[in-house]
Amino acid sequence: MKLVFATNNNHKLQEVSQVVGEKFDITSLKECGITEDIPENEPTLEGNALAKARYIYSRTGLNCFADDTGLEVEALNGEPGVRSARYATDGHDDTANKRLLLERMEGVENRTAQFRTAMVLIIEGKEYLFEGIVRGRILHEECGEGGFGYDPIFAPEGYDCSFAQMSAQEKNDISHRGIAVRKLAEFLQNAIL
Ligand code: ITT
Repeated sequence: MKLVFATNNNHKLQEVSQVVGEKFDITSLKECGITEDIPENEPTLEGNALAKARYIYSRTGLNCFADDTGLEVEALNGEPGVRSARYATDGHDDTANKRLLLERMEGVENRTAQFRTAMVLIIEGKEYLFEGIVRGRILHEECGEGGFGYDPIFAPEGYDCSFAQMSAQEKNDISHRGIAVRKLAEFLQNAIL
């Protein structure tokens, strides 16, 4: 089955392809000739994932899915959450975002946080929602070179290292996005195949 993944983030595309690339033919927006930014102005992760998937479905008419992900920090009342991409600036400035979060967490003892992914699938116009959560903690400094976004400052529960110190496979095995996309794949296999 062919599925368009409605993302402009190549890291996400790689992660998802690694998990379900053998089961489905994952097509990128680039391959569909779509280069513009997709609007993400909703107040929730679910709303943004739905908006991205609907945008691509109406542009292409192809079965597709989208994810919106946020890092939710307990001591910051769930921030940066849905504003994770634009936490420090209007753009996607990962370096500034990580710096601001570490600043806000200075002297804060409760480091508990979670990554949460809302993933929306549209098949023949029908919409389905899946969620993936990984709990963990915010580190005191950046560790590791791998991954992307906030990965260097997040350590999943039960691990001493950050997501950025793990292999892509190790991250996928336990991550928010890995969990959500495996649920999506299982749903499709049971429902259609
Ligand atoms: P698309 O909307 O095109 O899919 P994006 O990078 O804007 O790409 P999100 O809105 O879901 O994706 O991302 C929100 C922010 O969270 C952004 O700063 C990402 O770098 C970060 N992020 C998302 N998934 C992450 C992950 O698995 N690890 C670390 N940071 C992540």
